[in-house]
Amino acid sequence: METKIHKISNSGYFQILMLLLKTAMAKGSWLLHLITFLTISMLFGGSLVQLTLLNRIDVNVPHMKIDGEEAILRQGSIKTEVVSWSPRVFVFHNFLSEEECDYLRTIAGPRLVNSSVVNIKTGKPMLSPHRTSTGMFFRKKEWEHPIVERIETRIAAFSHVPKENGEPMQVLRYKEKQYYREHFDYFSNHLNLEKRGGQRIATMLMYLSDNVEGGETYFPAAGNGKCSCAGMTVDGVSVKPIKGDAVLFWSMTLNGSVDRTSFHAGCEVLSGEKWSATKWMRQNTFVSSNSSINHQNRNE
Ligand SMILES: O=C(O)CCC(=O)C(=O)O
Repeated sequence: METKIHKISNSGYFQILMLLLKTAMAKGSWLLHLITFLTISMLFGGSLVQLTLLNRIDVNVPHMKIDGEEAILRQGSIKTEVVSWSPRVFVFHNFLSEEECDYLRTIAGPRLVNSSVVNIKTGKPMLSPHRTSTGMFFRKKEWEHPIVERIETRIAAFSHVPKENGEPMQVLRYKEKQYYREHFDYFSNHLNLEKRGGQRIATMLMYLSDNVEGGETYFPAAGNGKCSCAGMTVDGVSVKPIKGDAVLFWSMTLNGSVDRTSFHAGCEVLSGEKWSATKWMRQNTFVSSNSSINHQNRNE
């Protein structure tokens, strides 16, 4: 509506200008100055009116009223980087604040136990030389802690997967020489697939510590170039663990089938300690239970 009014007034201006131009040609130079002035005011004045109108329209749009949400979502702080489209891998720089990283580490520290993997035959957790980190899972009542709660809200917003589909958050620590060999996060065993929310579709991995040498998250099937994994140059793409950054990757393709290019690993830590928090997301609402199914990952 406003644009239409603006167009009509511009064409009116144009007709007057043409008339003045004809007269200026006939009469003298002072009229040329007047025409220049009118032309400039038409161009700039018109744009300013338009910007003012647009601004007024925006202010009244309900989605602009985000108040407290922008702090929870760290709007203005997080920078998204597309790392790969096959598999789909994204890095969110500055996803967690220093305080959030330190909080997760403090809670997890005293509760770390050896990490396990999924036994493909039994669906039960087991220790494996493929995964040498220690880790812990947050208990259900801890999900309500304000810091955990706002991280969960942010993960849901950035992954586009509802909170309810997430398994409990897990914190991992890799000391020097520890690693997690190549694996898929999706289940290939029916025992886990049919229960408790279906297939794992995506993973959000958040780095909680700095000054780590090695310890990259490595995607051998991504890209066409070379990257670094535990000090070696290898094919694929790797993400360096930087405190506060997060990597989101998808275990399913856009057509809904499992993505075999989502194969990935946690490279060996060469020096320092790598701490990370993992969120696995399911197809449907995750059904928690007392069973140890929570505490597993790799399909052995
Ligand atoms: O620690 C890493 O970089 C990889 C972790 C991982 O592969 C996983 O949690 O599924």
